[in-house]
Amino acid sequence: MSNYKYGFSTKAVHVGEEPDFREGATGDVVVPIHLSTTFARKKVLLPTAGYEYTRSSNPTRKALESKLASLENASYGFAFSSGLAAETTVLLSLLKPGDHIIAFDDLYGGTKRLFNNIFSEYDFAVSYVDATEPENVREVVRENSRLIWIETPSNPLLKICDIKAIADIAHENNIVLVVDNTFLSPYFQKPLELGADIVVHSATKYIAGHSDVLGGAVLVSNASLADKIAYRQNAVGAVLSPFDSYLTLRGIKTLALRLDRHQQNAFAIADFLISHAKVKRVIYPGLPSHPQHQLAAIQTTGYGGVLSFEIKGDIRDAERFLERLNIFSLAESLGGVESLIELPSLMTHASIPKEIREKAGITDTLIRLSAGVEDADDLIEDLKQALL
Ligand code: P1T
Repeated sequence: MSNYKYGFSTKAVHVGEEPDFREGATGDVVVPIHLSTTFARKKVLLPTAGYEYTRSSNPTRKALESKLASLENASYGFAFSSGLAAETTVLLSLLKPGDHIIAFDDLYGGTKRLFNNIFSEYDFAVSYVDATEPENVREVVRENSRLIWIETPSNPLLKICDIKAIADIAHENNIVLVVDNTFLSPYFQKPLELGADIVVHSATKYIAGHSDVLGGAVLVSNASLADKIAYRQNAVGAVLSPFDSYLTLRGIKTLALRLDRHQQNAFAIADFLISHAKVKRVIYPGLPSHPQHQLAAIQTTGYGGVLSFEIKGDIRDAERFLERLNIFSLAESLGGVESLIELPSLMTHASIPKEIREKAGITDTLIRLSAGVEDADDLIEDLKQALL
């Protein structure tokens, strides 16, 4: 099935899962879960049917990788056992000791931990900048800069970076631009089309969509980058299992349906919170009050299902509010069908030192909410009773 001929949801349902009508095949409309870790050959010198060992390649994972690539309009897709495994494999594919990374200062806490506490031990320098202003990125470019790493929208402050402008700066300086597209998924944003070289995902979130798979993905269109990543995917071995590949394939089929609903609920919740007396501020890229709303409107086809807000009072007030909720689960993660809510300062971003966190705006009363696909009225009633 051609990548470009069909619309997003047609590809989400069919790519990688075209029925096999060859002699002896069963014509499954859903790709089987190929649990075999090894694949036999008839004779030593005869080629295999394309598979040798599941770490290198597996038919169920391959179906997922081709579906993911088709949705990002990428030429190559790779699936990993977590978002951080995908990130680690990208870093190991592109960096040599002594290299310099330029990173957005608002990133998932675990990504910062990977840069600061793991890769820094191997002599990689990282400069964090406010990449909402592309010129800040240009200012820290060094001779040894190899990678620019951004999230947009970012986690948890939902800041937007201009992918095209940053890609231009990257390419003028022979630097690779990586965009973490977890918060919007390819349904709402396609960074490769805007000039990014590599897209990474925590597939744990919207892509798999049901809070039952930990997964990661890397998408590229450049063949030499793809070769490097393919080599390390196999050599490092942090691959997605066949069963998790199947669950992710299953989840992706409803990606567009889910995201439309996540976004609809996020808008309804943002509208409710914005006029509530106990709410100090609401951060959602879909609101005209968001500082980069205009950029988001041009760069993306939607604003996603995550919003952050600050409540009045102190951390005790935040705790009381969170513990009074009935439908929202107080939990890390986002992008599942169930609504989740969390306190970044104590949960997802607790690994960032307090002074840096607070300076960035991740205060003790900043709350991050992932709108699920439940009924908006029920979600709003739940928030209303907990804010009383
Ligand atoms: O959890 P994992 O699948 O390894 O993905 C890491 C990751 C990468 N990028 C972004 C933007 C992320 O949000 C995450 C994981 N984030 C959470 C678990 C969270 O609650 O924010």
